[in-house]
Amino acid sequence: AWLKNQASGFKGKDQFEKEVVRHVETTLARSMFNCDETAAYAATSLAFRDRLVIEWNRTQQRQTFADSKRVYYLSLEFLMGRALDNAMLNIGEKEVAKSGLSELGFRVEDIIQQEHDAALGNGGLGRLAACFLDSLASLNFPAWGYGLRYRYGIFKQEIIDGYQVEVPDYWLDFNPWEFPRHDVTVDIQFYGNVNKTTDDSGKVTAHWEGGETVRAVAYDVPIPGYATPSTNNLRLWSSQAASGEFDFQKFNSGDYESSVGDQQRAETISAVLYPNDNLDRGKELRLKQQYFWVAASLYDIVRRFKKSKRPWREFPDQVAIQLNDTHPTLAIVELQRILIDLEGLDWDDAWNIVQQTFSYTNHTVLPEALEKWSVGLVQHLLPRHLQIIYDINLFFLQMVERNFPKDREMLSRVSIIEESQPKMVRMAYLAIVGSHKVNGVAELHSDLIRTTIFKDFVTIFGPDKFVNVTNGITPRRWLHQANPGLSSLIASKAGDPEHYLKDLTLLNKIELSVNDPAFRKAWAEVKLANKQRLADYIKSTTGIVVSPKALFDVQVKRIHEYKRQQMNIFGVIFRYLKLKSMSPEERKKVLPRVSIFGGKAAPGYWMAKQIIHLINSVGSVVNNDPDIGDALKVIFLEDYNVSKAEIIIPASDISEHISTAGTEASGTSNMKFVLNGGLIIGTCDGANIEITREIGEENIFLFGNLAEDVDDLRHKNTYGDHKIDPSLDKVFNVIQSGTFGNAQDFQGMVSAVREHGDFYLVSDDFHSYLETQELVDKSYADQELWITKCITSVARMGFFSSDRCINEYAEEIWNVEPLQPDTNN
Ligand code: 26Q
Repeated sequence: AWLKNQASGFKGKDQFEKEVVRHVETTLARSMFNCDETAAYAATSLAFRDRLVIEWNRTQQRQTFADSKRVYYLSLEFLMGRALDNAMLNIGEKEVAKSGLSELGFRVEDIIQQEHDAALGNGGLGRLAACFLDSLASLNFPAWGYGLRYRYGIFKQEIIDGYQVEVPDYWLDFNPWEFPRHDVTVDIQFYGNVNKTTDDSGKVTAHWEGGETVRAVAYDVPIPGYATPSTNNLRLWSSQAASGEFDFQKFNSGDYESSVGDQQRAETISAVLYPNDNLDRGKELRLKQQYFWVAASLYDIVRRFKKSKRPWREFPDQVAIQLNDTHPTLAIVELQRILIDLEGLDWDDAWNIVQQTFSYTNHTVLPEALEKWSVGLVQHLLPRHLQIIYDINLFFLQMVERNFPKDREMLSRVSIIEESQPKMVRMAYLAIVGSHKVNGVAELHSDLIRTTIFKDFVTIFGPDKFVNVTNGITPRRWLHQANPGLSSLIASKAGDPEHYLKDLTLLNKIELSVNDPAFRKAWAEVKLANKQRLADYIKSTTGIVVSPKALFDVQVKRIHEYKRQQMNIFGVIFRYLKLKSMSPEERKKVLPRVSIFGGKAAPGYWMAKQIIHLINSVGSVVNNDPDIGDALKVIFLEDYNVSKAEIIIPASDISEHISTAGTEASGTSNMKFVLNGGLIIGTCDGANIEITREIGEENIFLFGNLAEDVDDLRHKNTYGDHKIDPSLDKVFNVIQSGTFGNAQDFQGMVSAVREHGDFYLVSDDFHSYLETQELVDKSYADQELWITKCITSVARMGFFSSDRCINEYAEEIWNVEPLQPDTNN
């Protein structure tokens, strides 16, 4: 309601209702008598969209007029989730919508649930981009996101007979949140060849000619800030055939099929999101996607800069471009190409501009996730870019040679071109060389990149180029929206949501009430209600009844060996065996537990799929074992995504963040769980370490080996005598006896540990994992102490707001300032 006096707010519920009715009757051409929930969702969204558009236009005008520096966040993934609830809350009109809809005969919750998630991302990296957009707008930074408008987002996961089945996610049927800009197009060139000409002064210019052209069309999505009129823009590019390309010759001569084929080939570029998470697969179409998106975005950025008629050297004063991982690294090469080939700048002047403009965020140290493209493929698709990459590398290596003349080995180690068979372009090295700052996403991770994979570059460029910016999450979606009960309880101590959600350190005020019995009771009631909500959801989707009084133990994230869902399910099997060995009397005394899993496996990731199968197989045995009853339930929730996370996370008692030390760059769900009043069991990895520092080590269940010991343990597992933990051995024997179905189906998971060196150290950490789980049970039994831990933890989580994180980027990397909106208009 803070927008009430803004032109963009609704003037009360009556006006809102009028607008909804108008959209039903005119935009949707339906009568109110035949308005179902789908239509009510559509009309409500359109009514809110109309509100957003007003401030969106104003914000863009304000930014154009101020002509101050803008941030461009380039990401191949934006995992936005639903927009309607977020729009209602951010512009402060949810109450109006609630009462308006109720007069029309609908419940606002039901209407919100009609929306299909915008799932243009895999996991952490894509969701981080979405949280950053929310913070950029909420903090009034002039910022744009640039991405691809995939026709199919991340696949929908179904579990059939315990196996993952992938179903396409066609999400664009009705999307009120995007605005096609058919007048904003860029023609993008591929293939062809390079010719050089020399002018009278002897200056050589390269011309990239021929090849094929594909048209990029802009689709804009408004990004409303929370409790501010600022509304930023997310521009997503869609590919279509360029007019000259659609073969009218073929069409006229009756060869419709192949003329349509050309069109389809163009549309293929933005057709589908690659479903790999933390794995690089060198497919040509992926490289085409990258260049298509990067070239269109840069053309757009340069076009905007040119309108200001400033000299080129001022480009970095106007433009900061953040590369979300190496996926947009070609932007570095493309800007250099624009400056030297099209704008006629000297190499050195151009390169200075490029380096000052770009900065790069690394999200992984896993070697299989570090992007490389074969020189042959780049040469074929982007011949001019390959030449420029070679020149960048040449000048870079010459500089290294000058500064480190005695270190010959260094040159081949740091070369952007890996001299392998075939030769490869190392995208991370290109990104480092072309940027002024490189950041990791949590302290341990930033230390690791400085001392391992990018060590030589620290020597070459000095330590100041490498910084840490610990990830954050938006408390608007991940507290206020997902957990309204907890948000209002917090507000009773920390002040208005409009206040504390913009300065999350104010959470510390609730610590003063940690011993207040009424507050503690209300706290427990909120958690129980959230658990009941999840129990209802579990019942409705799986048919399984779980008790909300049980300890809810949750691990939801992409399935990956390094995240060690296999260790979790082995632990569950151990618990099951222990329960089976007890007498019925003993069993009655144990604290009931519900183990909840969720997450997608990349379709080609065989081991990840095996893990999903084992979880489901264990579930069907345990859940149907009459000896066990409520003492243990194992649930796999299908199709984990952002909107499901909003139900699952607030209901957790304990969540698992148990990656092999040194492998999870940060993790962001760890932050979401603690912020929602759940505790975590985790390894000393990623942001778990900083969470521990903030909330206190008495409030977290840490276990396992440390990152610094991983190399030695791996060496020992492979070359020394590899003794399997006895409890784990017992678990393996039961799996192999066929208790959970055909033992053969799970052989890969067992032999990875027993025979193939246990790369992820499951056996090495298993004992301390089980011990720590026992400690969790004991601690939960003391509910009073448990609630104290939860309240204290939430109180100390302010640091993990993505607002803090964005302010660090703005200050240390982008050098941009907020642009305050004029709130009196
Ligand atoms: C690369 C090449 C070809 C195809 C796909 C990819 C690809 C796609 C997605 C590679 C990596 C990703 C995603 C990585 C990711 O989500 N990383 C996570 O980033 C989070 C935000 O920083 C961290 O919190 C997580 O620790 C990290 O795993």
